[in-house]
Amino acid sequence: MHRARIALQASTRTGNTERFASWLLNKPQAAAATVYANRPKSSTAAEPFLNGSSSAYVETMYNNWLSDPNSVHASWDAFFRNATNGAQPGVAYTPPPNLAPYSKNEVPLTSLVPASGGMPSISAGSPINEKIIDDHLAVQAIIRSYQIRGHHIAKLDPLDIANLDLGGKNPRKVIHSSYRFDEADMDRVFKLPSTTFIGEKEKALPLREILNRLEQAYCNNIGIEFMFINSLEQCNWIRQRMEPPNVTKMSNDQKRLILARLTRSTGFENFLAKKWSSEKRFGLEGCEILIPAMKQVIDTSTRLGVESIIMGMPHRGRLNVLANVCRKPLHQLFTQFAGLEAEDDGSGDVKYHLGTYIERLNRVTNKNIRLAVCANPSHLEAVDPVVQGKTRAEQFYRGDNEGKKVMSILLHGDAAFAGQGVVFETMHLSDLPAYTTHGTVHIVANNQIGFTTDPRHSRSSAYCTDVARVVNAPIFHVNSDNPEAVMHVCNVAAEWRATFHKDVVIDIVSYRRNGHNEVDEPMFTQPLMYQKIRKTKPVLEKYADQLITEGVVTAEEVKDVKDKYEKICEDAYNQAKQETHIKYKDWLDSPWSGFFEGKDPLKMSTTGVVEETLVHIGKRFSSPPPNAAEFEIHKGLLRILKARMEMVENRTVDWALAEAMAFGSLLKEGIHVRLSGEDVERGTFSHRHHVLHHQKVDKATYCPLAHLYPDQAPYTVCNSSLSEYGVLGFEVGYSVTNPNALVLWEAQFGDFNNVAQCIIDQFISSGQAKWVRQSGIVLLQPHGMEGMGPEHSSARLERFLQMSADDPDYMPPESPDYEVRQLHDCNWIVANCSSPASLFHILRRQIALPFRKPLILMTPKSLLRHPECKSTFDDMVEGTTFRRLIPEEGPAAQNPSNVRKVAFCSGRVYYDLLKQRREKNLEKDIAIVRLEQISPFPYDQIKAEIAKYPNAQLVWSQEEHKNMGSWSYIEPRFRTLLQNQKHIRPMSRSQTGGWFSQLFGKAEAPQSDQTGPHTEAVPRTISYNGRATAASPATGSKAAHNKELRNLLEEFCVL
Ligand SMILES: Cc1ncc(C[n+]2csc(CCOP(=O)(O)OP(=O)(O)O)c2C)c(N)n1
Ligand SMILES: [Mg+2]
Repeated sequence: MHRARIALQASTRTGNTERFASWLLNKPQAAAATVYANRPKSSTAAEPFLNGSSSAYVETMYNNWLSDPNSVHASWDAFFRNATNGAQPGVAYTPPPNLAPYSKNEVPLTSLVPASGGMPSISAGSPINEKIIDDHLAVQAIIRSYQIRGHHIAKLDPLDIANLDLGGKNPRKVIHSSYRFDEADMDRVFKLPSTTFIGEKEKALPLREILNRLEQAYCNNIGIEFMFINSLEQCNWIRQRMEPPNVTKMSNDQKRLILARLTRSTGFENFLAKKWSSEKRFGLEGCEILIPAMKQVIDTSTRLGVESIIMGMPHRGRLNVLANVCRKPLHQLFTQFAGLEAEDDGSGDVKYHLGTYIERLNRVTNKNIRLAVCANPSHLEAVDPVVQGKTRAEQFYRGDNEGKKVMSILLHGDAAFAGQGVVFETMHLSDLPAYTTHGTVHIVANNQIGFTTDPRHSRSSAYCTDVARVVNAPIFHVNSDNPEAVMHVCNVAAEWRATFHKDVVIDIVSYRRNGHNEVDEPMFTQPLMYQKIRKTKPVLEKYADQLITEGVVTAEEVKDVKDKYEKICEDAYNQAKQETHIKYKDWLDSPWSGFFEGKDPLKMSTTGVVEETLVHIGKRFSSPPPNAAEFEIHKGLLRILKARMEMVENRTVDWALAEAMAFGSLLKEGIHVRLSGEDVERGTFSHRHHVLHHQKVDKATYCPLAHLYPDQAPYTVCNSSLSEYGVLGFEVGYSVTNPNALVLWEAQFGDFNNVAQCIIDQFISSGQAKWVRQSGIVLLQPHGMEGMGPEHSSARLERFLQMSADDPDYMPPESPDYEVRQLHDCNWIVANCSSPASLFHILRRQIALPFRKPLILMTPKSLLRHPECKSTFDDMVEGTTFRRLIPEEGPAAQNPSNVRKVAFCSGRVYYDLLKQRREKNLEKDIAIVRLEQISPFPYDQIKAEIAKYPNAQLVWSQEEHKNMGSWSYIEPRFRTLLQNQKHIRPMSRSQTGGWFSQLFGKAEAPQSDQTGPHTEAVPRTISYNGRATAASPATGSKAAHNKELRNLLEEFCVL
């Protein structure tokens, strides 16, 4: 809070207030000549009532009038007409031409003339009394000022430590002392403008009452920021709900409900503190009102039609939310404290990160509701986009196109909400057609501290919620010690979401009674704050006292509710003691009911498809829209479509066609496909063109893959905002919602995936192990050393491989279902395919698997147009499958015992090696074997290849630098494989690649063999052929790039 107040102070000091609130000042202002300096010939500047105080308002009116004379009141219209026609100062105003008879509550203008002051009175046809206009303008401006700035002086802080930051200055005085009115004016009646609802049915009120009501609405325990919203309708909607007197009043039943909920929220933390005093639980003490608040949002939302709510939240109060909002069985929660072993697979997570999914009856609305809290990592706010993706997916599968049935609630800590960039990225998804969830209710448990850091050191904005202003979300700040005010804003926020389907923020200003966690000492760093906290009564006590005083409950009832909840906890505690194991599955946030049932976990469906399907998809994909005559597409695209069609006719596919055929065939099978990322519709490299644009009609587009078959599944391809963290998180959330979908995220260039590193590390690589939650998400990562400089070259293949969880020292025993077994056990699949057919199959395999695994796919750039990078239908039709390894198929394979070198490689470099081998005429001497899937490591197939070439040296050829690419991953695995395969064969030093090559990755001059052939039982080894180690992923110099490539290829040819 202090920031806001400091901002206010600063503005008063620097004179900003002067500009903003010049109407408040009781001193004469200079005429606003400058305002009109550039206007067309007009006498308005000389109008006597156009003093500085009203000039801003009048200027707005004037601008509006200029653009549309009907947009201003008729009186202003008349005035501006007269003024611009050259009327003399003071006579331009004429009374409104069509003033209807005064209705019951309306006040005739004449009655507003002050009794004293010596002003001329109004009579028909005479110039208006200037003071009346000035005073009314001032009152309007006061009202507006409260609406805009009232939140700065609202009593939001339950600790009331804001004065410390203000140096003892009372901010309200900043406004009060600046009124142009004297005490005598306080009882004058003023007509209320249509932009306020403080009068309810009254159209005019005495100034004193106007101020009272404004104080009540805007400066009490609720502070509202909403006047930046562009829509007048939305601003009025909020004013209507916040301004009428007594708007926060609750019935006795409602008050009792709040008390009961507060009792549970408080009782839960007390119980945990009593039973496990030294366990970290990140308790809610100080912000216990969060639980009733969330329940209020849920009640109101369900009443308004919501059936499913997906929530994301940080550590603070998480267990309490699971227990008291989701009603997760308490004994399950308590077993988490018992240190029991898990009954099922997975490495698990700490208790305050786990998710849950629950379907239950909402007792208040008597409607069934599904509640899910997404599991999340420690990384604050990382779950935000994941929740949004999951919400969007659920809306999609339910056909809830407007978000009426499914919604998200995101909880935030104050420091994290302001500090984490992903909040901004997520906010910016909120109104994008393919990403919107039609409004999220954000709730900030604002305890005015982040770990040990004060807000003044953790943000530069007035409030921790300022990020929400960018999306025009209204922000409700509310004092946590006023439960009824909190419930009121919760109701309004839920109604806002249901009405406008836009984001809204509730900022619960509270405090943290203990340290950051329960074993932390807060007095080290916040001594004064904590002295104050120690003297502050818990809100439950305060509210119970209030309700007892009001006669709503008795002290006995309060005690009774408290004792009952304690008993519930005690019973659950005893039940938990009986448990011997925990089950990770109890904490699953996205159960895929039915998906695993009856499935053989090792049985994979086929990925080849009938040729007719390939032809059909290929032709549709290569054709302009059916209404081609009216739909004009770009000539260049027509050429691309024509070339595609020729490929289809020749039974060949390039990368784009193979991808389209994979998508199309899955869509045919009822699998929803969603491809999202920056510029994915066209494709960064202009190769995809999934959306065709009419060259003459704006927004007229055609997406061939969405029109393949009448009964196909929906296809979504969407250009995303320029965000990796947010968008990848979103797609992960989307992917965990339904297993029968292929969800892909494409990085613009693979390099940019590190901006989303947290999602990759925390959710994709480890999500299943921590939370038993599967995801089949595909990451398409353009990757390849093509001389484009340090960036745009490497997708950091090595990082993904390093995080692969398969043991390099263990070669799984061979079996017929080797492939699927390995896939079952791995944490993700990492592949660098070299052929379009491989792409086709590996994408289809994602769905053919009886489980889901993330796929990290390095994808090509120049290969997209490489003449040799083509496949034929023969590689994709029925009976064909994904080939984890593509063996040598040329002359070397005809006579394998003569082969002197086998180069294993992966991805794009294959085509460079192929060319080099051809040019050096070494096609009989060197075999090239491609690993289309690097991880899990295809031991079984590599073993067969090695055996096929008993006299060949083995090398790993890669284009990446030695400390990058696949080398560090494949080397120990080759070693494991080769150690199991000891061969008696001659070895020579040159065959091992030599120390120079091994150390520097460069070719060394062939040396005579000093030791001579020997015949010991030694394992064969694999040596390195590639670029030397480097700090940067690629050189910035084209010449250096070419030289490195030459070295690599020359070394490849050394035999
Ligand atoms: C991305 C990230 N950075 C740092 C941390 C370490 N950390 C855990 S809690 C915390 C303070 C959070 O403050 P706030 O968001 O206000 O929540 P509170 O604990 O006050 O409820 C920090 C810095 C983290 N969990 N995540
Ligand atoms: Mg905090």
